[in-house]
Amino acid sequence: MILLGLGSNIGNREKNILTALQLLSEAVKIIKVSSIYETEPVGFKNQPKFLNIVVSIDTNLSPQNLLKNCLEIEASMGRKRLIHWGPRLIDIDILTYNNIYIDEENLKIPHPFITERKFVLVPIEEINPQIMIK
Ligand code: PH2
Ligand code: MG
Ligand code: MG
Repeated sequence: MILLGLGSNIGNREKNILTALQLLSEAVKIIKVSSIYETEPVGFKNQPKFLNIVVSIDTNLSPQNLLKNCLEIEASMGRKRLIHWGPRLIDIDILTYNNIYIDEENLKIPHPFITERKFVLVPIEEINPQIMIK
C-alpha cells in the first residue's frame, strides 16, 4: 500500500488539497481518500491550523519518481519553502510505499515522523485500520 499525506495551512486550504488531489490523479491512481481533518500545527506552533488528508494510491512510478511528481505539484501550485516545518500552501509527503524501506538523503520511507503525528495516524486509521507501521 502506498500512502501519501497532504497538508495545507495557507489560503483556501480545502481548495489547495482538492487541487493537489486532481493533479495527483493525472499521474497516479487514487484508491482511497480520507476525510479532511483540521489539525493543530505540530513542530512550529505559531502558524495557522492545517487541513490534512491521507490518500492511498497505486502507481508504477518508483519512489524517487513519485517524490519528483509530488514536488512538481507543490511547485506548480506556488509553494515557496521559507520556514522549516512552517506554513505551507500544499505539502505532499510519501508516508509508505508498499513494504519498501528507503533511507536516502532526500527521501525516507516510511516517513520518519509517521508514528508521532496524529494528523497522519488518524486519517491512516480511517482508510486502512489493518496497516502496521514499523
Ligand atoms: N506538517 C509539518 C509540520 N507540522 N502540522 C500539522 N497539523 N499538519 C501538517 O501537515 C504539518 C504540521 C511539516 O510538513
Ligand atoms: Mg510534511
Ligand atoms: Mg513535505
